[in-house]
Formats: sequence, C-alpha cells, structure tokens
Amino acid sequence: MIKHKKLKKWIQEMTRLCKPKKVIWITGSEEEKKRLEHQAFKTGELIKLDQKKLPGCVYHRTAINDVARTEKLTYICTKKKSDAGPTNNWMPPHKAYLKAKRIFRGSMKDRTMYVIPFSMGPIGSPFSKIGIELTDSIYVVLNMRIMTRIGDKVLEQLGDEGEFTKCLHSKAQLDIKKRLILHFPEDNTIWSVNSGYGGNVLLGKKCLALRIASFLAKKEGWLAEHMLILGIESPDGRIQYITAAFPSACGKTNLAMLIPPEGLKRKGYRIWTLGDDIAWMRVDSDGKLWAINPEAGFFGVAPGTNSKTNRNAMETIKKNTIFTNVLLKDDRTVWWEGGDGLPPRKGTDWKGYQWRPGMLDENGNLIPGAHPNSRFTAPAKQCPSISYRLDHHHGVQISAIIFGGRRAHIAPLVYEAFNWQHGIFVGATMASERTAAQYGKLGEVRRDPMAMLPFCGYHMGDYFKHWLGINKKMEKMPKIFHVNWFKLDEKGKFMWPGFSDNMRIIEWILSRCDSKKTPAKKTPIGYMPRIQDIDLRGLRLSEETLHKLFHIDKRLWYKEVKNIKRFFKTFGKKLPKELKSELAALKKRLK
Ligand code: O2Y
Ligand code: MN
Repeated sequence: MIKHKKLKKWIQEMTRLCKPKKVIWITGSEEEKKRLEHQAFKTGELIKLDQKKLPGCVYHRTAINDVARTEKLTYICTKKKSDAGPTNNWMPPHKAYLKAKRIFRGSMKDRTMYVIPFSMGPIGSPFSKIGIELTDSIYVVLNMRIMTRIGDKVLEQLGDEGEFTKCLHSKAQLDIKKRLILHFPEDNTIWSVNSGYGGNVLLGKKCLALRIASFLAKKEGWLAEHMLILGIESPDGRIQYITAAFPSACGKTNLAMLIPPEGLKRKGYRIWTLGDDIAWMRVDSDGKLWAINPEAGFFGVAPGTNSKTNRNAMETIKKNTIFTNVLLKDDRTVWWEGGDGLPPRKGTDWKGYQWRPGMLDENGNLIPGAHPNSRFTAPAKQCPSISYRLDHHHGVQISAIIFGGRRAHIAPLVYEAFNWQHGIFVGATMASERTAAQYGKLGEVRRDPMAMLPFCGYHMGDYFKHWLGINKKMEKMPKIFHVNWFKLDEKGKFMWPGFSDNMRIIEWILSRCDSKKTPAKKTPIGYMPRIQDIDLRGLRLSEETLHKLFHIDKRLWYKEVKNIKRFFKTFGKKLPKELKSELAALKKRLK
C-alpha cells in the first residue's frame, strides 16, 4: 500500500489520462523479469536468443522510423523562453502539457501501465535522485532494470514524502508526427510519447540524468555532465580518477573500458571503469571534486565494437544483455558491422528482412545488417574492468577533467589548460567535424560545449557561469585537458592509433596532476608535452607524424578564433565576460 500522497495522486491523474487496462508496480525481482520477458516473447516484442551461447540475452527491433534520439522533437518547457536558451527547442509549459495531453489521452487503452521506481546513483547515496517512470513498454522496463537501480528498495528509500522526478512515457502509436520528448525542469517532470527507443524513452538517462539533473545541479550547486569516469591504477598501486567529455559517437565507451597497451600494462597500469556516459560531480566538504556514475548499465553502440576495439565491452555483453536493431543470425545469435567474425552468409536484418552480405538497395548502396545506431544494453557489473566503487555512495575523487572532439587538423593530440577559467573556455569551445556517416556537410564544424549541447536543460550562458563559479568552493581543482584522437594526415588517415594507445596520453595527463609535475611547454593554446615525456615504446610513429600530431597551425587557430567569436554571439548577454576575455587572450597569444 503506497503511503506517498503526492506519488499516489500523480499516478491516479496519469492513469485517468492514459486509461491503461491495468497498472503494475515493478518490484525488481528476478521472477518479475522472467514473467515480463515471457510475455514479450509471446507478442514478438522480444525474441529469445540462444540461451546456451548468450545466456539471459534477448533481441528487440524498434520501428523503422524510431532508431535514435530525436533532437528536433525534444523540448525544454520553461515559463520563460530565455531560461531554455538559444540551443534548446522551447515550448511554454501550459502549451506543451495541452498538446501532449491530447496525444496521451487514452494512449494506454488495452495496455498495461508499468510503474518503475528507479534511482539514479546508488540507492541511499545523498547524491542520488529518484524517478518514477510510467510506461506501457516492457522493453523500457527491462532496459531500465539494467540501466538504473529499480523496484521496491527504491520506493522504500523514497519514503512517504521524498522528492522524485515524474516520468511519463507511452509508445502510443509510434507515430513520428506526434512524437514529443518534453522536459519541464520547473515541475521536475518528463513526458515522452510516440517513441519506443533509447534516449527518448529510458527517461532516467539523457532526460533525467542530464537535462533535468543539469537544471537541478545549477540550483543545488553541483554538476551533471556528459562524461565518462575512469580510474587509473598506477604502478605504485594508487588509483587516480578522471572524467572525460566527448560528443556522442567519439569513443567514450571505448575509453571508459580501455585496456593499456602491453608496455604500460607491464609497468603496472590498470584501468577501472566507473561509467561511460554520465557523471554527477560535486565539491565535497574536503574542498575536492567527487563524482558518481548515476547509471548502472551501458547502452552502447554495437557497430564497430569488437574484441580489438573494446575487449571489455565484448566480455560484458556475453550474458544478460538486450540487443536492439542488430542483425539476427539464423542460429539465434547476433552480429553487426565492425563486430567480431565474418558476416554470416545470411540472417535477418534490423528491419526484419532476409539479409545477405553485399545486398544493395535501389540506389546501389550496401544494406547494413545492423542499424548504425544499434545498441546493447548490459549491466555495468559484468564489465571485467568495473570499479569496486561503482556502488559506493560517495563516488570517487577527480584529479583531471578531459574535453575532446573529433578535429581533422586543428587540435593537437593533447594540451592542458593554463587554469580553471581557461579550462572552462576550452570546454565551452569544444567542437567536432562531421564524418561521412553523419548528416550535414562533410567537415562542417559543430560546436558542442562540454558535449552538453543536446543535453543542457537550461540556458548555456548560465551553464558556463555555473562552471566558472563552481571552483569557488574548491580547495584542490582538477586540472583540465583537451585531447584529439582524430587528427588526419594529408591522405586522410588517422595519425594516432587511438584505443589502447590513448593510455600513453592519459599517463602524461596524470604526470601533470602529480605534485612533482612533469615539465611542459607553454604554447599559445595551453601547456603541451615534451615528446620525451610520453611513453611511445612499442609504437611505430615517424618523427614527422609525431611532429604533426603536436603541431599548432596558427593560420587555422586564427580562423578558429573568428569561428568561436561567431559562436559566442549565440549566447547574447548571457555569455560570461570571463569567456570573452579568454578568447581575446588566445588571440593575443597567437600573435
Ligand atoms: O540514440 C539514442 O537514443 C541513444 S543516444 C546515446 C546512448 C548512450 C549514450 N550516449 C548517447 C548519446 O547520444 O550521447
Ligand atoms: Mn552520450
């Protein structure tokens, strides 16, 4: 019997709106999971995979028009437009509720509404947040079961009066024309309708843990960031922790699960994974920055993941994993482009059609077996490199923050910001260039401050100000770095091998955070390594390539200054003066 009056009242209201046939409270038990899976196997919502080869694994296909987050249909609904800022779609709350209510009305008729109590962060941690997601999708329940902590123990933690984020989701008719992902930060509410996929519907993830949480974080004085968290155990047994923000699809999951190259492994380095996507950070009473991963699982991109690019991920997904939109093999196992092994001679593609390698569409393009954004949902605990501190209520102390982008020419492999304010400038001006696989013009620069452009729940000018102020409470600030694993040579080939070898750069980064810090060169853009301070043993890179990886092309940087100036104009009066003066200082240093 639920005693939380506000929760009870809200569920009654939402039930009246969506009119489900039944309401079921999710407890989080194993028996409940089996029952839901069984039901979904019967309707075809899920397909059971070969339980000998892939124990506990299931397969799901989404609607063909529902394969990724839909930024265009994602809104921040604050009373004042200026509170959402120029980088978000905005709708006033009364209009958004009215519009969405028309779509939600009766949307769960003849369906069951599942009530999922979930905790972002370890249950009971003072830094965790509780949400309640109402959904008509078993697929969502089973994903939330992996990605968050769910069930009775969360309700117990919530008690009779605890705060919670009200999350309402309905697949409705999966009609893209009526799809809406609405955030009401002032009401601590999220409404999502007419989608059944990923970031649109696992409301604990991007919607709560980033958009709503960033708003709460500003109000409460902490940071909700699109960052991986990693522990690096050094030869002396000490573990230092770092966070890193890269735009979507820049290899956060691979870096979070990195296996050091042989030479560094022999030295005694070891990596501990905390999280691959989101970090909540706050300054503690010791004046240091601490972080938790609010999630409990990985929702990773399948294509390109294999035993060479990410052995730990491949180990993680051997059991208890949900595969979405990958290729289904005839033996009820799965495959994807860039995965392990050769493509099967035949199978069923992500759309449900018979598939053979080399098949072409009507325009002569190769038909992929797996959708490029196909995913695995897997429990973090199954990762061989998972840190014992994943469930620690206090999280880990952060020594360095890394920002990064995908830049073909301009950004060197690594540089360090001069100080906190300069570091915020480096994060605020982060950018990536579009690859052939993405929409838009090839090479077009997309600014993505702190990788938060699609995820900041309020005005980004205020967000920069918040970052600039957070160090006031800090006694020991983490150092800030920028990396670019993606520099190209004249032939368009990557110059840096990336993946495991990124550990060599992380080793230098940590050496800069040490009390006996390694000397570095002062350049117009920041401190850069002396080549002799990076362990390059076992790597075959020519002197020329190394030189190019660290080269600063002043002509390109001048152009960058102009480009940043234009970008900064977007934020109008809300652009903090500190960022303007950092831009002017950069221009001056380039002279
Ligand atoms: O397309 C989606 O719905 C998933 S997007 C996603 C999933 C996991 C981690 N990060 C992201 C992202 O877009 O940043
Ligand atoms: Mn992400």
